[in-house]
Amino acid sequence: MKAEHPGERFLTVLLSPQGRMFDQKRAEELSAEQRRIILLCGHYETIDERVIGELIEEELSIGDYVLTGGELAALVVIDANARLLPGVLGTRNRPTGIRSATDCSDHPHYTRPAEFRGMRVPEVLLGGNHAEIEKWRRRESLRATLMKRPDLLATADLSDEDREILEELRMSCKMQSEKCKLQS
Ligand code: 4FL
Repeated sequence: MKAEHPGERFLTVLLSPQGRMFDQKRAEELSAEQRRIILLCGHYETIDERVIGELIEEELSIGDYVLTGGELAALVVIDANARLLPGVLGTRNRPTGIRSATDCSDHPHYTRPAEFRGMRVPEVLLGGNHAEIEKWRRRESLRATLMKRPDLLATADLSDEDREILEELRMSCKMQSEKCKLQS
């Protein structure tokens, strides 16, 4: 991959299962790209190697699987970029990365009604105490990370308080013998 193309007006990207994994960081970089972006889609996994060498600056994969063609992968890249462009989302839906600066999973979200199938929205969220709400969110982000993506904890930017909360969550996890990976 691929000769430098200095000064060119286009960034040419091939969607390919052999490419570098597309992620939120790359989406953010691409949305700030000054050049126009050409997304090339191959069939039967990829395209002629000579064309890659001549025309392609970057290969991107959206996952380790093979599609009938790169078009759906291109749509994924387009959509992840579009929502980062000013004005695409309403002002109430400011785009955020999948993870916060501290690289943990998102906290749970609730909307109306306050009760659904007998389950209430957590009381703290109805109270309007923003400091308490932020504390709750941080704790629930850590809980979600522990349960769903414990691998992220290895590199997450954790405060001492975060570590205490995680220890507490692990303990209550153990006690409830929930499915929970006990690793830091
Ligand atoms: C592209 C798969 C990007 C995953 C077939 C042609 C593909 C793909 N990410 N499959 N291109």
